[in-house]
Amino acid sequence: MLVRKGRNMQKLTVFFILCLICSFAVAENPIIKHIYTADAAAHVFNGRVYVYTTHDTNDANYFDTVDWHVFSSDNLENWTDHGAIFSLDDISWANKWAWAPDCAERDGKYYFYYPVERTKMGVAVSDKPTGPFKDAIGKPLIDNAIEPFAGPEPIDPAVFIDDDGQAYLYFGCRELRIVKLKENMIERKGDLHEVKIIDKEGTTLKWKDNPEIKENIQKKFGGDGVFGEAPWVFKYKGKYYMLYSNGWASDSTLIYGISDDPMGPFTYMGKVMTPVDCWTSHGSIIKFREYWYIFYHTMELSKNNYRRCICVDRLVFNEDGTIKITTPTKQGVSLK
Ligand code: FUB
Repeated sequence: MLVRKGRNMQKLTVFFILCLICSFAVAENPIIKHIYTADAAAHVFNGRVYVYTTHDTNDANYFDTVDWHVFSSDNLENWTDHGAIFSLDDISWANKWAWAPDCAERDGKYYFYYPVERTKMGVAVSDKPTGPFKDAIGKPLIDNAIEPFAGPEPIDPAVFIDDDGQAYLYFGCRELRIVKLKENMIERKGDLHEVKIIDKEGTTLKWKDNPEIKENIQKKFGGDGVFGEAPWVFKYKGKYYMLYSNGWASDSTLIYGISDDPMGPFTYMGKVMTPVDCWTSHGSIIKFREYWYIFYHTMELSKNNYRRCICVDRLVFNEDGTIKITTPTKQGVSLK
């Protein structure tokens, strides 16, 4: 009898220890491990987080990507892969390089913006955030062969919808562009414009390669705050914040600027993250429930710059509205 009681006590203890471990369980970076993913564009749609990504292939030795995936979660720990929501096979006018996408919602429809071939961008539409998406216009929305002002590489679309309902499409590589979208989200409204990034003295920061400087990206490409790629715009306390990458080198990372106007100019404010072990920096920022989060990618799973993996960490603002520099964590975030 005594022996049985002892065993029951032991079982109960083990059970309580397991419960304790589970209640302390936290998410872990990278958040997606079964496939390679990059360029996380996170959104909260109907109270759930959706992350739209480039899908790096298993044997990639370049950004030779063919489709895009979306992942969703209601706790930032358990993620559902909704599969390939759109692919090059769904586009009649493009054959290669399915790069960093974004998605926006208007009146219950979801609009998926995507760059292809480093020269063009399109828009697809679905009734659900998880697709499947269909090419909405059967041709590019932006094409630098027709419109050289779109810049040398019109990639990395990012859509921001302001409180008054106006949608803005940002994009570019080394040169940042913007165009307003019509209410229908699939047509442009007005001309393309340059978005300027300025330093605190008001000087415009332009990309310029200085081949003599090998190491320091800030000096090599035109000074602190110069625009590389990966724009992402959000609003915080009435100001417009632009997250972007300052280029490609061991010291490159995600940085940001602030503006009073979504059209810019954005004043360069500093780093958002310390550099990660990856040649590209591309991320997004959202508010989910009471906290802010930054999504980004590393190459931790593969140690290969073309086989990346997305991560998430908390983002913290200082009292004055500046952003505290995030150091990427292994444990990620948990809502518990
Ligand atoms: O994923 C391909 C390209 O790498 C993206 O378009 C860039 O932002 C960089 O992350």
